[in-house]
Amino acid sequence: MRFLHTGDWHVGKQLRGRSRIAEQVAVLDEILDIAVREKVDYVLVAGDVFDSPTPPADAEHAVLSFFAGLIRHEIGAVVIGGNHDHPRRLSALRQLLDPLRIFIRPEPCAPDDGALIALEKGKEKAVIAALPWIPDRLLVDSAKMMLPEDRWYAEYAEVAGGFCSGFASCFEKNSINVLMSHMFIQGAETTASERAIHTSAPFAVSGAYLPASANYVALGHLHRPQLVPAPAPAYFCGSTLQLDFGEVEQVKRVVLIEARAGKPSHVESIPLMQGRRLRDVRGTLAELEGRALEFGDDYLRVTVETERAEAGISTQVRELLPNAIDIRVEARVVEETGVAEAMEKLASLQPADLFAEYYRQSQKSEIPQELLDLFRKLHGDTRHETRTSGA
Ligand SMILES: [Mn+2]
Repeated sequence: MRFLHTGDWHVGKQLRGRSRIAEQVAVLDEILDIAVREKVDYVLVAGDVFDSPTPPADAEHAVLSFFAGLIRHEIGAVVIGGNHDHPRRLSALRQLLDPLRIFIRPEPCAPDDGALIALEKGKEKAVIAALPWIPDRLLVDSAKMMLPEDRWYAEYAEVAGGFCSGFASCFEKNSINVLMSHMFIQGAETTASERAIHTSAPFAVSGAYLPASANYVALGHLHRPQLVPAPAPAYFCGSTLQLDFGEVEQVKRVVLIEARAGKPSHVESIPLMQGRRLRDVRGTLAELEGRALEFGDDYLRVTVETERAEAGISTQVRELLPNAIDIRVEARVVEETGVAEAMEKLASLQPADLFAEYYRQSQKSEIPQELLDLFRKLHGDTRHETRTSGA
């Protein structure tokens, strides 16, 4: 049987307030094309389908369109919930999509309650063990919360690991056996775009718990594609787009698995080409201007080198490079004495003078007397209130 492993779609996620839905739709289309081209039997979606528990309507539209595409091409899927997904939102789809061979498992459940999914293709059989993200509230009851925190987290990693190894007893000899999970595996490399608390050391499950009898372990949660140390081939497929600047230079991918019962799997990575790149650039304003075309439509984290820190330089960069998302100014000359003098001068100015100066700089004209009088009046009133309140 042929499987395509993907996950961490985070559909609906924005980049500093900019929508990325067009890219998310494009990359889902690309994944569907690959699944069709590679004659995949099942797509494995390893959690974090949506970025938020309440995704926007266009995010839901994108995800359901992808599933509709699979159904049209008679490709099945197994989808597990991630720590970003709302279990009840996904479970609303479960009974609707199960008969269409899109098996959704939003929350951990018992083997006889849906965690084991039996698939068939001619004479071939496969067992997919689905272990979605385990919310800590499911493992840590209130009595245990009285224990020191590190002890109940240690318990989390141990119990979650026990779930993984427990599935080995459900695997069958004449079957292809696959474990899917959304969890943090010890020793795996994180990036900045995962939810920090859920990739902290206490959540790290040892790869040794992953069953050696699995033909493949399809992992989700970490956004960097990677193989993890385990007794069976276990991969994080990674996110489908560069979600944040911690993922610059990462080539995103899906994993194609050709599995046979009792035989080692053939595993191959297929790079994803859709989505805009994130890029770090650096230079003087003039240099950046000269290179603007080269950056294409990449999202940029810009370090602008300048002689002295000047007001308005970020605005100039933004005008020059509309895709600049993060701007850092690096001044070559740090005028410490100048700073001290300026601070002294500032301290000697009255609030009304500061306001007039601010107006002059931002509006490029002198402040109307009327406005200045109003400022003095309001400021005076505030000072009066502050005094009477005894501060
Ligand atoms: Mn994720």
